[in-house]
Amino acid sequence: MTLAGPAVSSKTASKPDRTVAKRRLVVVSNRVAVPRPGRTGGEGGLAVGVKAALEESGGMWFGWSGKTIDHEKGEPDAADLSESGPITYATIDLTQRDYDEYYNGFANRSIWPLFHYRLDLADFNRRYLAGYQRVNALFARRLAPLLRADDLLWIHDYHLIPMAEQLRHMGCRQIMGFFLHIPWPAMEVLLALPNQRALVQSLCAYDLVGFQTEDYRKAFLDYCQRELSATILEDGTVEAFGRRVRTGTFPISIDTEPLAKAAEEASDSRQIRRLRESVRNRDLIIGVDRLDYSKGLLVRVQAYEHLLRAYPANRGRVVMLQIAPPSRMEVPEYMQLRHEMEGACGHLNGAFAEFDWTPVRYLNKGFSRRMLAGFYRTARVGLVTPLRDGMNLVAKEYVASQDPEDPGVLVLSRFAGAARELDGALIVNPYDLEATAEAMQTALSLDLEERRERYRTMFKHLQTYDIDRWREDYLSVLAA
Ligand code: ADQ
Repeated sequence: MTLAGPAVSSKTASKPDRTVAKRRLVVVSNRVAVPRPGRTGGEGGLAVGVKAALEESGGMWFGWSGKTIDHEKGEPDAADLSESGPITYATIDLTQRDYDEYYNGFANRSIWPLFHYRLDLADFNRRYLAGYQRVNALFARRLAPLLRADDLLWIHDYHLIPMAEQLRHMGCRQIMGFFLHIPWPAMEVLLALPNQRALVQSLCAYDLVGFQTEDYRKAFLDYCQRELSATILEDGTVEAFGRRVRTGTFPISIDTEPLAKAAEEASDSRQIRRLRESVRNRDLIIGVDRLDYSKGLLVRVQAYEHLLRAYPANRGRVVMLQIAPPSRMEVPEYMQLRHEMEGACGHLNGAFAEFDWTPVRYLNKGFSRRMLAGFYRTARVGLVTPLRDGMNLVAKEYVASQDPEDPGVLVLSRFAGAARELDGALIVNPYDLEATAEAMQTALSLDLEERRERYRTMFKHLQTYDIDRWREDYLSVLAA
């Protein structure tokens, strides 16, 4: 068993300079995790990594406040600024129309489905595209006055691809890096996006574009070479539209050690004891995902049904806990998925439940990171079956939370970026329901020695390539 080498591709353009220059860091993301009294611990990978970087060097985090305002009031004014320690939070509100067209529209009904290979769900229309461009221009106009000449800008994700181009039009010459959290699709898929050329052109306004995996980076280079006839240098630098943009692979990760500690502590908590008592001597299989069609939730329930049919000894002996907090509920496809999941879980329980056993527990709510870590540690099998996923942090969190003496087994889709690193997992093709059921059966029956061996290699990898390493690698290449 070997793990997939260093997390940063040797093909990244320049050698990382680990002494990131003492420039101020300015992070831009769609949402900003402004600290609020009483709100703790609900942050995902991006927020944890970004915050640590800003705390280290001081800096600014700019983005949408999460609030919408009346369209009649016109364009939102200057950003709201607040300080917390060395971090300045700068947020702007959006009008309802901007929110509908930019966020629910182009970002989540055009780019998201297409980049996750769901052309059947993608909706391309010019109103959405105009909203996307308008909000990116607004972000740029509100950020530009706050910038200093030697700031280092780190812009995140598919919502904000055109932002650097907008800033450049305004004369901003700072170093600007972009990181894409979702997959970059194969050229044949990308070609279906009506404005794909303009989108790629706007990516060329950055100095560095980072991807989660080498496959996504190669897909990007492939498009540049074949569609734009761009020159691709040996180190992955693209020369196109009169600019040079470096590319690199930076797989995002988790705060491995703190999470492992949280999981250990949580296992003695009242709630986790309650979970263990409710599961009794059965094996727990866990799934934790935003309620999103990319996460393969329906095929997961179907594969579980196959497990119960093909290996009937599991009936009454295993329990599946699927946690799926709703997201993007204003987008019709997500509402539809919610109905389908309720139907699928209801059908499964109706077909298999006994008076003293319910095969699937399906919950539509969020939990603290600590609770989740305790849940992961209790589960014998972690089931992560996305049909397409940039990375998937749940897979990494599941591994980090295990008891080293008695670890569970990760069953992981080959279409998650995480599968490139976590090859101690049982890797499955989630479209193949029977093979996924077989992998679940294998996971349930692996002996202790093999479970430990698989866990050890993955945990060691996650200790080295954690969230700190991710941002250090990215920022040192950006600043080089
Ligand atoms: P997501 O699609 O949101 O992220 P993922 O990487 O799994 O997917 O991250 C989800 C985060 O939310 C995890 O940290 C998880 O613990 C947390 N979470 C999920 N369910 C929860 C619940 N019920 N309660 C509390 N927390 C919950 C996007 C991309 C991914 C990429 C990340 C980071 O789609 O591919 O890994 O960004 O780059």
